Amino acid sequence: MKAKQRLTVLSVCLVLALGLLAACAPSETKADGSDDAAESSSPINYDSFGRIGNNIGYAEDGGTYLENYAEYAEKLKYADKVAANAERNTPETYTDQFGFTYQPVPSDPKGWNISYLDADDRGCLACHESIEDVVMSLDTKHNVYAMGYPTQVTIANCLGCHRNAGFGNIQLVETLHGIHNSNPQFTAMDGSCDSCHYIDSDGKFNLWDYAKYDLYKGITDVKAEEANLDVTYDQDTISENSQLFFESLNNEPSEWRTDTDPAVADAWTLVIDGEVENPIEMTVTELVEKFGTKSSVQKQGCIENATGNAWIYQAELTGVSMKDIIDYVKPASTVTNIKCTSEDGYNMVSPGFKEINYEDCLLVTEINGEPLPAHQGYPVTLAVPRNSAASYIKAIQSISFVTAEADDSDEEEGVGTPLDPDTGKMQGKPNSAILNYPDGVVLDGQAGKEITLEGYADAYDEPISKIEYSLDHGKTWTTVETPDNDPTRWTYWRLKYTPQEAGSYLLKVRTTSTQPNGEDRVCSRDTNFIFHVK
Ligand SMILES: Nc1nc2c(c(=O)[nH]1)N[C@H]1C(S)=C(S)[C@@H](COP(=O)(O)O)O[C@H]1N2
Ligand SMILES: [Mo]
Repeated sequence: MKAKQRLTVLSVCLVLALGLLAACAPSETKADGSDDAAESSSPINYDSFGRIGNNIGYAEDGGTYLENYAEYAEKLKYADKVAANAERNTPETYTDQFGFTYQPVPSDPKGWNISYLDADDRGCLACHESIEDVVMSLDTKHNVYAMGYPTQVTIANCLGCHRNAGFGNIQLVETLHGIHNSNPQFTAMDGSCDSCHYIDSDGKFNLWDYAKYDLYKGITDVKAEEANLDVTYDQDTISENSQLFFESLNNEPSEWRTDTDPAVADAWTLVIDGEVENPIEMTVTELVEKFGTKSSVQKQGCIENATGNAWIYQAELTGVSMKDIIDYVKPASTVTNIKCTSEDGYNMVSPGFKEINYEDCLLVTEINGEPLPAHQGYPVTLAVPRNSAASYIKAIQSISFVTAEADDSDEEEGVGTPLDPDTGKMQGKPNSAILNYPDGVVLDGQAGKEITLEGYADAYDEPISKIEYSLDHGKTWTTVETPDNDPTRWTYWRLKYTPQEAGSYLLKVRTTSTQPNGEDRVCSRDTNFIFHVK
């Protein structure tokens, strides 16, 4: 079970092309006991019928188990066995793309998590380097994304689009079963139902990656009153340009703009027309000259950003004010929608014209005082605050003011995220994630020293009202109220904690926002985050 090789594009190619299946073949135990797994599990004896047995035994020694009673003292040394097992079953550590060392599974004194839960062989990242790598390695086209923060993308984000019959009518449950079952790679890596699922005592198949945090042993629980968490927050913290996430839906990577040459902005024509008095057709450079620019700090979060994930950033955006443009072009009073086009054909602005607050909508040309990075839509991106990032149109080419048929579908007001099939609640609204470390981060030499975990809380168009933190599996909580919260910005928190001793800790974060009717909206799931103090 231990023989394992995480899938990367390279290893897939090697294995397929060179037939190196042995490299990730499971260890095979033969009846004669020759066993390449001998060093990774306790020695196996066989009875005279070839079954596993005779460890204390009657078969060769003769006599019943009871008659061997006196020999147990010599043969059964639990302390030695348990220590050896824990040593054999040390959890794996990995290094991520940002250089952080992380260990998904806590060590525990009995080696329980590995011996019995087989935890290092379960969940997406037991076999895959990252979810980003998975989607880029698929045999069919999938949108590409890349993260700027070291927060890991999890299957929760996949379910953001592919819940039930989700995006493109593709159900994750069908595609994932189809692609894994009978897949030679999956078989060679000893894949089974348990690789992805935790089957609970009711027989329900839960996702391992959701259930695991509450199954692991070896986590040090600390009560809220003893944890002395020092949490501060602000709404001003901005991401570095290297921390902006990237998501592209439509075009081929070979078509992506990679340079930010000013000549592109000089030549980029933006058409603003439709039912308006004064249509505009100008280059980005001319627009900036005519209307000038304004700056504002705004957050932007993808609608699919699910529990504990980080498809979000906050930055200082600079660009031409849409308010100024609207005052100039003068849309007809009948206008209900704006229709956009962009270089790659992406055109989705979810709310209608009337629902958008144009005061802080910008045709963005700079982020954090630098030209828009190429992957953020250079030379110009429409920013529509209070909406999800799906309403931000990168490399925008035209905006047309139109009158659409009255839409009598009674859509829920505000930003609606996909529903979590298990909880029935909107996923990722509200949400929190740790942004400065990957889940399972190994913090060396930090016992007795203060550590800082940083992250965000956000609920798209709704203000955050409180964030709660637990270090004892959710039994007791430290609550931080966030009054007068501005929903156009994220809520960036910093949690300082001094772990008294080395060990593995589980932080749970529960986030609450305020709905338009004044009621609390509590996150669909708590965010789980493991850190190891060594
Ligand atoms: N032109 C264009 N704009 C786009 C997209 C796209 O694929 N093409 N993706 C949208 C989605 S779904 C998201 S989440 C954000 C991603 O923003 P970023 O890559 O600028 O961080 O851009 C939005 N705007
Ligand atoms: Mo998105």
